[in-house]
Amino acid sequence: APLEEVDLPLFFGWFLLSSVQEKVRCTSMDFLKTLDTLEAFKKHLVDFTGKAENEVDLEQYFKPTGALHCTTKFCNYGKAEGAKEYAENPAVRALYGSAFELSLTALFVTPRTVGARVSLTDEQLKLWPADAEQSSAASLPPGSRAHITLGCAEGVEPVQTGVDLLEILALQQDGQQGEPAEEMELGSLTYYGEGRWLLNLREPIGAPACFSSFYG
Ligand code: ACK
Repeated sequence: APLEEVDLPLFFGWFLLSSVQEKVRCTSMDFLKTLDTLEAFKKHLVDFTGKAENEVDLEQYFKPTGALHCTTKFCNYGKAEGAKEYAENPAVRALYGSAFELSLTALFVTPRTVGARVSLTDEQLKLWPADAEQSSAASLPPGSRAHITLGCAEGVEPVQTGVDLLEILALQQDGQQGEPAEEMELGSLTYYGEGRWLLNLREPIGAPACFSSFYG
């Protein structure tokens, strides 16, 4: 392929430093381990198993998806719409390679994905593409989709994690409070139906990360 078609990365994003990757993975594993023992979760187990099986091992159910990161722009090597414009954005150029601290404010689980919600600062939002929330029918504020994929069910692609998060946020915006399910050590857990669970973290996790890109 001509060079101009391959000089853009697969995606831009914030890549968590390896020390904090471990911490986030451990927190997520603890959460999954506890979640699948809760009566509230067992009551809705059919969302995950499709039939009335009485157990699911969530730690096995979700497969890890590589280095933890928060995607800003999926470029698909230049084939994605707006990829070139994003790469040429002055903020993207100026901040490329810089260190940031991401704030992880919630964990969420669906039958397809497990992820962490990232709450972006105004400075971080300068790196956020305008079209990221486009796939949602709801009109959610920029940055709503920001997340870290922690795992995917068999056969599910990581792109699904952002879709799942937007779905939960659209329900909230629609006035659906969800069903308060449990006060956990990590925070309060809410059920949004159809296997969608959100844990608002009592203490956000601060995650040092480098803004960069991934070529694969
Ligand atoms: O977990 P993620 O945010 O979801 O990180 C991966 C990364 O790009 C490499 O695949 C994300 N991704 C894939 N396709 C898309 C897409 N169409 N829109 C937004 N993000 C995407 C995926």
